[in-house]
Amino acid sequence: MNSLGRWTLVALAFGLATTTTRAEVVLYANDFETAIGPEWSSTSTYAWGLQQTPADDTGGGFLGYFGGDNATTLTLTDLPSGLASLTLEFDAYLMWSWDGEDTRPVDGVPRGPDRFGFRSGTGNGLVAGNSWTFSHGSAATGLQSFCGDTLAPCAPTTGALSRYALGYRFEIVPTEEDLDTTGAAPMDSVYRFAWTATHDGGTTASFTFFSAGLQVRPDLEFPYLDEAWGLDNVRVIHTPVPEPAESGLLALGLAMLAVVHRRGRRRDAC
Ligand SMILES: [Ca+2]
Ligand SMILES: [Ca+2]
Ligand SMILES: [Ca+2]
Repeated sequence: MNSLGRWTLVALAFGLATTTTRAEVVLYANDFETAIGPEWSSTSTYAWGLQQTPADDTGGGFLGYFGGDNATTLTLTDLPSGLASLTLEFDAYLMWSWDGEDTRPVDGVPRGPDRFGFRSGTGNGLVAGNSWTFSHGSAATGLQSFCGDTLAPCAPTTGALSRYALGYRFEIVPTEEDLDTTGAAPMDSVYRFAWTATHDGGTTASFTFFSAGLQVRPDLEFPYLDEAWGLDNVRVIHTPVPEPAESGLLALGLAMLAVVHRRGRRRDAC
């Protein structure tokens, strides 16, 4: 092998080394197609577990249903030690008549605000959570505070990954206020979140997902028929930050590639 070939191999090796050390590490993943696992708990007093969406009753598994002021928590206890950050990714499924910022009473109960959010707990540096209002109502009365890049409040379903794709429909008895939303209407949305939090390096971490202010109907067999939520495609990952030494290797690798490139050009010019 000539010297140019050897240098190319060495440079590629450095490049590969620096690339592979930054690959994400999946610490937890669940698409809820087969099992929930004991790592999940909930404050809900109603039955909760694996569910299927109406639109896909064989591959649309998710964790639900939650409503009211429920919380559900994912607790991980066997993380590798020494991690400085964790990234939480998940899809939130929102179904039925979320009212967003609408506080008008119906039967003496305020419609909203209807909030969903999440926070980190044990082991994570950021205990404070994020929560927003979400709406499937009309733009006239039911704006929401989850708005992506636009100013809040904004139109219902702003920033959603999908709308009306899960197959849920909502039947309402029309009232004078709801003349423009009568009849069974498709009513669901999916939001995709990715959130990175600092971590204390321990082997335990938890993440809590919660709703607040959702209307509950204990008189019904299914009390969350007005508005409910669930989770799917939950992942916890760690993406290593290049150490200073690794950054040095990357710089060295790039410098070697530059040398190889210059030698190649010089040889071509001969
Ligand atoms: Ca699923
Ligand atoms: Ca409602
Ligand atoms: Ca409500």
